[in-house]
This record gives sequence, C-alpha cells and structure tokens, in this order.
Amino acid sequence: TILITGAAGQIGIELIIQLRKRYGNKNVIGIGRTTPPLAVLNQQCPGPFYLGVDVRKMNDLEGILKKHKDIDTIYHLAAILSGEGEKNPLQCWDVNMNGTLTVLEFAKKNGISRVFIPSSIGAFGSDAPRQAPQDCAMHPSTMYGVTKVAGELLGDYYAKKYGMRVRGVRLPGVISSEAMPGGGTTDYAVEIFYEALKNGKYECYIDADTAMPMVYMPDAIKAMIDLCEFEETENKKLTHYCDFNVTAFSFTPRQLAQKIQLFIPDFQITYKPDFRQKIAESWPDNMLDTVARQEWEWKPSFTFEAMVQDMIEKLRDRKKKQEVIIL
Ligand code: VAH
Repeated sequence: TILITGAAGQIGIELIIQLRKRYGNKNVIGIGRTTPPLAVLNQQCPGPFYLGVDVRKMNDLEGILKKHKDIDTIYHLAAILSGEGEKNPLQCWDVNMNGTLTVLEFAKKNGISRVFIPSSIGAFGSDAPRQAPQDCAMHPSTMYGVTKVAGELLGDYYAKKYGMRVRGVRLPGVISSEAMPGGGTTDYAVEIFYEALKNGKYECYIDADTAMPMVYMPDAIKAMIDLCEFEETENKKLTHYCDFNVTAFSFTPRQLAQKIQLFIPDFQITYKPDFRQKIAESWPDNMLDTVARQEWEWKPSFTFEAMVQDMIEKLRDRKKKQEVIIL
C-alpha cells in the first residue's frame, strides 16, 4: 500500500491517479487539504483520502497506519513552495522540515522502507553554473530552497544510516493540466495556458527572457515512480539518493508565449515582474540530468512543442465539456 502526502496538490493529484491506475484505488492512500482537484479524483479513481492530516504530527500519521497496516511506500509531497515560502519563511521551514523529519521517523519506526522526497531546482543558488550540474555547491536564496537542500541531506542520512530506500529527484518547474500549482515561482507556465484560453491574454510576473528548466507532468510522474521503484543490482548501483537532477526542456516566458501563439494566434502577453523574478533569476537556466539518464534510464517523452500542444488540447477539451476549470 502506498501513502501520498500532499495528495491534493499540483503533483499529488496526478500522482495518486497514476498510482491508483497501476495498483488499484484502495491500495493508494491520499492525505492532504481539501482543494477542488478532489472532485477530479473522486470522478476518476475514488479511494481512501484523509483530509486535515498534519504531516508534522506523528500521531496523525500513526492514525492512518492503524487503518492501513500494510503501507510500504510513502511519496512525501506535502510542502510549501518558493513563492509562498518567502511570504512566511518560518512556516515554510516548519512544514517542510518538520514534515519531512516526521515522515522519515514514522517510516523508520514502522519499517516502511521506501520513501520518496522530491527536491527542486530551487535547491540551487545563483552561484551554481547556469547549466546546473549534478554536483555543485548549493547556496539557495529562498527558505524553500534551504528546506530542499536540507531535505536532500536528511533523506541521504536516513538512507545511509538506517539502510532505508529514501530517494528523490530535483524537479524543475512542472507544467500540468489537472490542477494549479500552489504558490511556486514557475506557476506562470501553468497559469498562462488557462488565461490564454479564457481571456486571450496574460500578464506574466516573470521577465520575458528569464529561462527556467521545466518538465511536463506525465514525465515528472514517470521520473518519480521509476526512481522510487528502481531495483538496484550488482552492476547497477545508484550513486545518489535524494538529489537526482531531472529535466526535459528550458524556456523563457517569451518562448512559451510564441509557442502558444502557434495555437492561439491572437494571444497577447505582457510582463510585470514581481518578487518572484528575483527567485527565478537565482535558479539555473537548466539542469544537466545525465546521471539520472545513466543510472536509472530517466528520459522524458514530451518535447517542449508536444507539451504545449497537449496542454492546449486538454484544456480546450475540458472547456468544451464545460468541466470545472480549476484556477
Ligand atoms: C516552485 N514549482 O516554483 C515549484 C518548484 C521548480 C520550482 O519547486 O517553487
């Protein structure tokens, strides 16, 4: 049985759907806060979902285990992202670090050997090379980034000291069609599609020429599950645990707008950078993910163009069906 924290979030909602398709609805437990995507989930693959569980509280997690004794894998996605985190840094530290520590202790105590903890491009600082390598000095300038580096180190510690299968990938910005991101810096790359279809225009809070690495949600989900389930053999050992760089493409808002205009010719974009511009500038333009490609055959299947086309088709289709557009 798999437990997913943050299961109603941008990544969580699509991860729980994929895992339920693979392993059956009742074998994938979600915990999270109530947000619209639950309607999507209950339509597509209803199953055990607990609201208001606080990942910082061991008792809350023990309560879930009492109901589902055979949990053997945890995907820990509950976190406060970079933008929100700068508005309330202490809460960001508390939720991200105490949440991760409690989840790791809970897993260790209950013999749950597989724990997946995502990291992010947010773990890099402005002193990292623009094409961020797998290994370099990590000096993030956001509290979110601090918690991502600390989360990587904490996960590595539990893997080495207790022999647990704690793993994670540094995700770039994730573009998705099912749910909005929650308070990140790369959220513009999702919002822009909704606005383009709804209003034909978008005021972007990131400068036209600031590039960031990105991945389409289906590939992000594939990376997480592939790494979490990867079985090491004698001659195929992983050299990292919780910090594998993975990415698919990198683009600027200007480049994304140009691609969208191929499908929506009169789409207009304007630029009004806000506090998140500085965060975006401190992150690398792209990440080198050769180690993940070599060690566990990471390979994205969506190109930049294919992602734009799929996003527009999916949102147009939902608009046609007058389904709720989650904004
Ligand atoms: C954020 N989407 O913007 C998240 C992510 C790569 C960035 O961690 O904060």
